[in-house]
Amino acid sequence: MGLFSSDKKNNLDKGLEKTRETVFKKLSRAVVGKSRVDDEVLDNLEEALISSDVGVDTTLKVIERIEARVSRDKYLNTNELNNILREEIIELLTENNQSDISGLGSDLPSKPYVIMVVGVNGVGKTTTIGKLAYHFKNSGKKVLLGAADTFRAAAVDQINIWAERVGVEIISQQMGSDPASVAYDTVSSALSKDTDVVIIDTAGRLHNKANLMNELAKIKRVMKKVIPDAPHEILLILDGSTGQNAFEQARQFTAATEVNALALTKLDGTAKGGVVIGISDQFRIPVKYIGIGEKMEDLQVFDRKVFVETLFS
Ligand SMILES: Nc1nc2c(ncn2[C@@H]2O[C@H](COP(=O)(O)OP(=O)(O)OP(=O)(O)O)[C@@H](O)[C@H]2O)c(=O)[nH]1
Ligand SMILES: [Mg+2]
Repeated sequence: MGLFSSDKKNNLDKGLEKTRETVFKKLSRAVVGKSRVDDEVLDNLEEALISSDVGVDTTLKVIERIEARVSRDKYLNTNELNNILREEIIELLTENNQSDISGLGSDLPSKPYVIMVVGVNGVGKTTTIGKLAYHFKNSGKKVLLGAADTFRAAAVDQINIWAERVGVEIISQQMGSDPASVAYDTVSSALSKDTDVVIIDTAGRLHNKANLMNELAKIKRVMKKVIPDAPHEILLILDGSTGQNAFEQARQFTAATEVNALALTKLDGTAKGGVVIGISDQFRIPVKYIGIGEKMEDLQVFDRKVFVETLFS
């Protein structure tokens, strides 16, 4: 199982390769010809982090911490900068947030545990659902998917293909049917089938944004008729390769719905992986998963420490 095995570190290494190379180059440039961390190095460092999509606010916090360290240690060697960065960023992310979640194999807080997946079109919602289904199934959980993106025929097909590939059950209706009714059927069915995890797909694009938000609210309302505290998790998917755009989407969605978990996808193939650090720092909502490829194994539970260590090693 990719999530728990020793492959995990290797996959992450590979997945973050582009970001790591870029960050490494920028950091090397920041200290070139310098043996001591001085104001100029700090300025360069600030620029390097901002241009690595860490985000301005988070970068400033990191720089402040390093400044404090410089004034304590007086002579900080630039050779140590990578280690120092790593330590300070891990500290920052640890101070700010709740603990990382435990693995997908651990006990879920309710049965069934209902996850509603939201996000704009193309960010990787359906793919992430397929990956989650795979991992939950592998850890012995009974999974049921709900194809509540009925906006496009292709969307219904796509999630059905995932269900088949992974070998989990799915409730779907034809394109154009009421998404809330699909969600209702799915949670009702989950109760009668002794299901552990329900994952509901939703549309990323409707005729307009207000429509989309109304629809998400309606899906939620209808599920509550069957299970009053569902959905237990509203998982917002963000495309990490869009960098600062992902911040913007996180802001909009968290304002409009009660998102309580985040996933950042497509970190492979992008140099903008620094965005995970910024988002993990800026939002009170935990980053729960990261996507590092298109295959079902390419999802990991986000571990701040491992992530930062991998990025700055
Ligand atoms: N490289 C890479 N590609 C990914 C990842 N996650 C998703 N994708 C790809 O991104 C594309 C869009 O993914 P979907 O899962 O269809 O996205 P969606 O949010 O369901 O899109 P809509 O249904 O149109 O709203 C697909 O080609 C996926 O294979 C990832 O972690 N890495
Ligand atoms: Mg989809």
